[in-house]
Amino acid sequence: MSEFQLPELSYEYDALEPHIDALTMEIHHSKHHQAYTNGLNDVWDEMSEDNQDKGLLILLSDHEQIKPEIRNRFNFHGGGYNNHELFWSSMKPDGGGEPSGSLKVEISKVFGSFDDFKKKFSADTAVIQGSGWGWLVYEPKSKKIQYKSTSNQDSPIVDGVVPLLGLDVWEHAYYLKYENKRPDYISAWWNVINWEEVELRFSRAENTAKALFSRHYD
Ligand code: MN3
Repeated sequence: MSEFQLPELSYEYDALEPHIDALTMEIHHSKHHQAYTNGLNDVWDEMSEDNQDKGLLILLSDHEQIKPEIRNRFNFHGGGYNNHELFWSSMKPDGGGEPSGSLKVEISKVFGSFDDFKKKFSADTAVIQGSGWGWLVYEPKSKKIQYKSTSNQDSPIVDGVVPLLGLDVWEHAYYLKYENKRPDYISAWWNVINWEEVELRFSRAENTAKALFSRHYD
């Protein structure tokens, strides 16, 4: 029995149409995310038992714990596994709109307004070179949210921040429908965001940060 399983989606592959097409969702989930899952299981088998007991997120938060010869593979597949898990659950059919409550207040405080946030997130994510992700994260030292981009499958957790909302801009995430038009894919994605889920992550962010990074502050 493998340690990690491909997480099931809480909606059908065609549920995010027309914004994200069914074939892209099917290939992205059943082939790409499956490949990160398999890669993570393979590298997990090479981990010490002590490391396995710490769990995926703690290991992502501090690569020094992992023996150097498997660090890169762990970073790629472990990051890919967790990033995609976050990605699927931060979307839903009939999503979109704006966040509410304290997250809305925080976004306005940091970015000016929700529209300003959306503009910055879209513009900065559109120009990520090559494959990567755009993120809204919680930064525990300043206790503030911020925008962040990451390359390849790097998890924001590696850099000591808590991911709240992430957008995959690897070509496999959009090329079938949007071809080279990454900005069109980004505009469409705002219509499927599950803000309730993002608000939940924000409400737990300080506790998540304590669980993942507390040893850095002791
Ligand atoms: Mn992907």
